[in-house]
Amino acid sequence: MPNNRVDEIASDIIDAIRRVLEKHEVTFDEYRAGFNHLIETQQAGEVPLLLDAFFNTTICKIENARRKGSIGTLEGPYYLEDAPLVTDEIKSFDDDEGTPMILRGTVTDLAGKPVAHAVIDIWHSTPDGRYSGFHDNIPNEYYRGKVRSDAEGGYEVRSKVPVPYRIPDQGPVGALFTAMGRHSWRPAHVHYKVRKEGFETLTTQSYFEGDEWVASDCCEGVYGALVLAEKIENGARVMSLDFVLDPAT
Ligand code: MBD
Ligand code: FE
Repeated sequence: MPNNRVDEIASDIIDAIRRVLEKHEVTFDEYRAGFNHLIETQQAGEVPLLLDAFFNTTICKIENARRKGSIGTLEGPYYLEDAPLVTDEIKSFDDDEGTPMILRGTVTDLAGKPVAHAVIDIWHSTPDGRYSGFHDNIPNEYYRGKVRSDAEGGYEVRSKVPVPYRIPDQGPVGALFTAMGRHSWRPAHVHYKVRKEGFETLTTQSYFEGDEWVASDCCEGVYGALVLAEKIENGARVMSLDFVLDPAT
């Protein structure tokens, strides 16, 4: 049985691509080159990266227009569901030489009422720009953790400061950025996914004021409200981010 929504969207995507092919009078060789690039992207395991690099931001824009709570942004390709529950600290390598980081804030509803016992699922790169569970066999339970908000809706957890992330330039997605004359850097960022029954799940990130790439994120995921001012407490970079959740629809 045909699905109307799939038909409408898939038909429009096909039409849009056909218009581009005609506009640029794409040759059969060029068509094959694009085709092979997709196959290489698949073989390199970079299909999630390709899609998230170019289209996740558009979905976020659509969702932000619909919701009233905090600004959401890219989930990106490196989320894993099975992060451990943590209390004070997200596991990191003792010898990673990263700067300590404190993540703190509150979870509230649209009226400003605290949301207790929300799960804040946090993940970010190592201090040298890799993601656990994806790169170099870093075990999944490092640099990821689920924190619960307390009775007043507050949360606080320690970790290490991540660094800007470069989409690997040897891979097919990085090669595409290069061929397009673009850089493939994302500013350093911390990912969050905030969940509580009765509310819409909020997926967002925080960024660091002064970061070299914050004004030119290759994945276009930066919103001003998510760029946090420099704040240091006993040598730790403090990232204060409050989450306002929309009610579930
Ligand atoms: C990332 O770490 C990321 O968050 C996104 C959105 C895309 C590529 C790498
Ligand atoms: Fe990321």
